Order: sequence, then structure tokens, then C-alpha cells
Amino acid sequence: MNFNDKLLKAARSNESLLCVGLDPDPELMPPGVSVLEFNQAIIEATYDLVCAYKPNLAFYEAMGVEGLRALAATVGCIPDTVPVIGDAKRGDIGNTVKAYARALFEGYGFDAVTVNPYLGGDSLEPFLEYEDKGIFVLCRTSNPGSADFQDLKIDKQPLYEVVARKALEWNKYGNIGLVVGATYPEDIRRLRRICPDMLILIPGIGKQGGDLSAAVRNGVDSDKEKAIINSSRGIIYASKGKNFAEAARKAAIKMRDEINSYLKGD
Ligand code: OMP
Repeated sequence: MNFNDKLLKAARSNESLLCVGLDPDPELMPPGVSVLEFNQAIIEATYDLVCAYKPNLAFYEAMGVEGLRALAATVGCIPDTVPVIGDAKRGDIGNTVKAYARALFEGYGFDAVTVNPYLGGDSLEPFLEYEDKGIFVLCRTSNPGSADFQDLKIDKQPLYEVVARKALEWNKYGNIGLVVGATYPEDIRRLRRICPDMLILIPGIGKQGGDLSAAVRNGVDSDKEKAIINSSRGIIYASKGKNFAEAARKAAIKMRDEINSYLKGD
């Protein structure tokens, strides 16, 4: 089953557009719990509430070889029914990207990855050739400094719109999605119009202050699907105590239900 189908299947069966970000930070994790134990407990507590998980590689790479082992083991303990997005934001010249794609898809076994389009279409080709995998192109990022480049106008269009139109052009295998920050809900609306059928990964809820209601309403397609709403710290660090997994479950239920209430138009 390809990534898009796996994602839609998980979203429908769990009635959830929520993606939980697995971003382990030793300063925020409960004391005395290893990264793998932490992730395992979070996954066991939330796998029936999410449409995907998204580990960000930075947090694992920062822990050296042990971190990479924990990442590989984490991917291995996520049920097959729930897709895993490797948030790596890679991009480079062709042969290097070929190695990145092999590492992420064949080494770690991610179902999808995030990529940086700055080097242009040919640089993404080795990712796209994995036709069954998902490739999320950074389009409008959630951080305040995203304006530095992404707002620059080219023939009166902001760069992030140019990226979205290019993504449509590159999408010959139908496996491209966009990354658009919840902190820019009006841009989500515009980008959804430009790409009516693409998956859109929307981070920036919670600690970054994104607007959940607007992100959901503006992010979904005409069937009220295809938006993947990510929260990392807001879910996995709901408690630093022994009850951290239970607290993560409660936070995930709350956010999933809130998303669903916006879909119903509440
Ligand atoms: P929280 O702010 O803790 O929910 O984490 C957000 C996660 O989404 C982190 O892993 C970020 O690296 C990632 N992210 C953004 O926050 N903003 C973006 O524009 C893009 C991403 C991403 O590609 O996922």
C-alpha cells in the first residue's frame, strides 16, 4: 500500500488527523527513562488516536550513535497500520540525495520524509522515485523567519506559492505533499486552493502558537481529509512525571476531538 493510502486508512480508522511528533529532548523527558522506553510508552498510549507519527531526526542525531539506534528501534515498534514520517528536511545534489533517500526509506524504513526544495527539481528526483513513499516539500514553514525568503515576490507571487506550483509540476508519481505552518493559516488556505488534492503536513500547533481551528478548516481538502496536524511537545511532554504516557494520551484525545469538532463545524 502506498503512503497516501496508508495515511488515509489510518486517519479514517482512528478518526484522526492528529500526527504526534516524537521529538525526544532529555531536558523535557521524565528522569530515568530511556529514549526508547519513552517513545514506546508514548506509542502504546496513542497509536489508536493518530493518523501518523513524525520523529524529527535532529533529536536522535544529537544523542550520537545511541540516538540513531533508538530511532531505528522506535520505527520498529510503531504498528504497521500507522505511517511514520521521518522529519529530516534533506536536500542536496542528486547522488547525495540518492544516499539520503536510501538511508531514510531503506535504512530506517520511513513511510514518508520531509525534504528541502531549495536545490530544485532534480535534487528531489531520487526521493520521488520511491513511488510508494511520501515526500513532504517544505513550502511555508512555521517559524517567524520564514518570511525572509518565503515571502519574497517573484512575478507578484510569494516564493512559497511558486514552490507549491513547482510541487504540482514535479508530482508525476502523485507522492508529493506540502509542509505548511499552522502559524500562517491564511497561507494554508491559499496553498490548499493551489493544491486541492495534496496531503498537507501542518506543524506549529501548541508551543509555536499556531491556530488549530483555522489550520484544520483551511488545511483539509473538499472531503475534509488530507491535512496532517502535527503536535510534538504539546502531546509528548504533557507531564514530566511517571504518568507521562497517560498524560500524553489525554492530550492526544483532547486534540483529536478538538480537530474533529472543527471538521463538524462547531
Ligand atoms: P512542536 O512545536 O513541539 O509541536 O514541534 C514541531 C515539529 O514540527 C518539530 O519537529 C519541527 O521541526 C517540525 N516543523 C515545524 O515546527 N515547522 C515547520 O515549518 C516544519 C516542521 C516539519 O517539517 O515538521
